Amino acid sequence: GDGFDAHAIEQKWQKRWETADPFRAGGEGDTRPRKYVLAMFPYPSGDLHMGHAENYLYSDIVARFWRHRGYNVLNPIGWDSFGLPAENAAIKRGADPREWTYDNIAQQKAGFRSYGVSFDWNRVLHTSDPDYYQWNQWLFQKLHERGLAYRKDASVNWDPVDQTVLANEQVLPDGTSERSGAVVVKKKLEQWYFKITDYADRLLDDLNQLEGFWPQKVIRMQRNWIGRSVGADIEFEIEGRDERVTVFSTRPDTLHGATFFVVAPDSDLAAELVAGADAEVQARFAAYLDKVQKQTDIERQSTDRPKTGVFLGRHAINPINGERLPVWAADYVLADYGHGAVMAVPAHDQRDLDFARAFDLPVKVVVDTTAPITGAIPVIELDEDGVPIDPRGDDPALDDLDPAKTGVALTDDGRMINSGSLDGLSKRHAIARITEELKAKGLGGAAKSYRLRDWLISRQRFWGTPIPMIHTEDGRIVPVPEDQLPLTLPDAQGLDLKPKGTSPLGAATDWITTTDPETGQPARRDPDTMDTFVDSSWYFLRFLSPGDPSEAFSPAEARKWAPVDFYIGGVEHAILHLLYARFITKVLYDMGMVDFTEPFSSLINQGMIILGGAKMSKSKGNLVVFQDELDAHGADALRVALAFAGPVEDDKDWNDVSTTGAQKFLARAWRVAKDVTSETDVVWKDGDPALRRVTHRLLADAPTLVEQTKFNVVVARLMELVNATRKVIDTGAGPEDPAVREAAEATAMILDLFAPHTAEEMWEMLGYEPFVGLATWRAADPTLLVDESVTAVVQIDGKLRAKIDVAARIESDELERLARADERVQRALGDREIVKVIVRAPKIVSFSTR
Ligand code: ANZ
Repeated sequence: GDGFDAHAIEQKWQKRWETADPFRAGGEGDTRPRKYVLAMFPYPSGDLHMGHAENYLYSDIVARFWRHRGYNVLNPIGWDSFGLPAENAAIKRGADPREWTYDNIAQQKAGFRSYGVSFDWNRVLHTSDPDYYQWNQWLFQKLHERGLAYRKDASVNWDPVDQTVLANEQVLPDGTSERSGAVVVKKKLEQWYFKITDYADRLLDDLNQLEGFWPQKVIRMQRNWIGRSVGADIEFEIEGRDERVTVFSTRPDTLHGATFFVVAPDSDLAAELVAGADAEVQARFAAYLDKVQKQTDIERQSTDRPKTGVFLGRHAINPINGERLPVWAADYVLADYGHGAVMAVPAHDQRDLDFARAFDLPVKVVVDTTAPITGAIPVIELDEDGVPIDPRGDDPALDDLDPAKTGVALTDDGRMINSGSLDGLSKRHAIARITEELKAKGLGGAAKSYRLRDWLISRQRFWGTPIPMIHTEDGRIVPVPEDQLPLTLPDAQGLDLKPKGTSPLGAATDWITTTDPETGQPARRDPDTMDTFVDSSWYFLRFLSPGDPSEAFSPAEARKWAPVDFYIGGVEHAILHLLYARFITKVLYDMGMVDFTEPFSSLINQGMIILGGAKMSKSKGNLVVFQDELDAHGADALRVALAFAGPVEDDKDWNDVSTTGAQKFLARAWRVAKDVTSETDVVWKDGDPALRRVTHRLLADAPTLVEQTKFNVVVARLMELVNATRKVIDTGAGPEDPAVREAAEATAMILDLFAPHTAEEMWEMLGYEPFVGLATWRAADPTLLVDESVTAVVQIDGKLRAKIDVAARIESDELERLARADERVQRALGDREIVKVIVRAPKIVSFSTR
């Protein structure tokens, strides 16, 4: 009934934006400083949902903000459009994955347009377009040239439902597939890997420069994922074997305490060692291995499972003291960590101790954890035979510490005992000493080990980038020649896409057969496609020169725009996508193509939109549909409601998102602009001073608040400003007051971040040319920022004792301090003791005394 027609306004401005293209990033001649704002690109899984509404709202707020601050802003959009869901949907409905994908993209594009997002629509990319994925193939070949893409026969994570391999990062902590939910099993396969482990140190060390700019949680997760351990490699002889076997240990200081030796049952070494054993051991080992292979790594590492293992009938020799150590195979040792074998020190390692107690193996203490480790190194006394005297003496209380009895390993620092030349040293010194000794004797030396594994990128699925390699008849693997790139996918028609463990491309006879580029002999193309995380590992660079047929991205444009200034997306990408993008960026840096080593200068993880405390989902039937909200209240109302619902990083319950409330606020703001009667040439300073102060305080605070991503606070302050303006129109100086116009203009400029359609309409009603989205925000007048003062009263035991003038925005602590310092208050207090203080800033301080 008030004339505010959100739908008409939204359609009007969407049309104008589409025609005028005002949010296109400035090109060559644009001298403004640049900002690159990016939200993680969407997967075209269907219609836009509330998660999208939130994510792309936040990046749009930031993009619009920097335009208002005079920046040349790049805010692009594209689609991460390869991947399993398209293929699975295609299998389920018998459709073509290509059609399914591009239909969804079209729908999402329309959704973004009707949501008023200020994207640069000239740079749209889809990773499933040949002119995009040809550069994945280029990247693959570059990595291959540099020895960073290689094939390896290894035990891989296998998803038995999707019938494809998974990267380690795609296996959830409970051992199930991130994709299908199936329990992931191990399978031996020859696959393509990217050698991300070569970059482990840089990926770890460079996290330091992101400190303060990325969420602490993401930095921590990346550090843990890379999982660098520092220690030593130690070489052990195994009786009856020519070559020595290396183990990695973080506690080489405990070498004298090793009492047995363990190899991973599923390692090549275990297979080799058991080959010479008697039939009974072989049979027991085979049965054990069978069981182990059905377990996940997570199960294997769990500390509360009973320890299991098989003695292999062989012995290793401790290189430092010649002691014979029985060799066991046990599942708690993993084949692909360190060297797949460990020296077991049960006195000082809990897993080893549990194992020793289960199989009655000796426990030898070599660190006195009761001895102080600060101060001078104690002199080790020798008995008459020259044997060091145990500095712990024979204090009976020490028995309480014996790990063999207590079952608790002694992992604390202390002084070395029973350790020859190491005796008396602290852990740190002992590690340094033994590492040197091992090195000098050619028996090992300092080493690091990482939890990070190489990135397995082959997928046995159709809807992805074909791996640009050829397998020749004589067993060579060579790149598809450059003039045959892009190597495009064949038509899905006629191919059986159902998961069956081998790539559907293998059955596309015409496609898979090719010729050996060197000999002209028949050859086969690689049938696998790339993990789609390859696509998203560099897409932010493709936005800089989209559609360029000559190169993946322009290094010159990258120098101007990149790295991304503001990146936002869900915390579910804390490891995978961000780690891969960081890795590829470093590779491109080494190739001299970019001049920075980190792709995303700042990162924000937005919270989720939930409903009644639970995640929204179709299956739970608690989905709030994006398009329904748009139809009912309009894009601006949804945007304002989401921005107002709470801090960016917090989860927001839909019950706290009020689109109707937001719509009322927008109508109020719009009516203010409509009511303004003064012309654009009014003299501001003649306006109502109180209203002007509210306006200018917001102009002063908004930039900082937006930079701190406190969007909800900015919306609240806009509401306050609109209310203050309404009051002046209705009961104050009236609609012709210059301060009313000033407030309405400031409202339109700042409201543009949240409700761009309404803001444009207001701007036009106020007599300006479009677009408010490009208008530079006005600077606050400092003389209007001086705080208003108010009178605060000070009471003592209920009696008014003083009135003091204070700033209206004074903090409680400061007000209390001023009250206590007041002469009249001090006089009235005398030597009475204050037992209670109540402060209501800025008005009252009330003391109670005894
Ligand atoms: C002897 C020792 C004594 C160890 C001691 C620890 C404490 P992080 O910190 O996770 O890197 N280890 C080495 N390779 C292994 C494998 N493939 N599977 C399971 N465990 C393995 O752990 C490093 C420690 O884990 C290494 O140091 C080794 O045990 C074990 F008092 O060596 B330690």
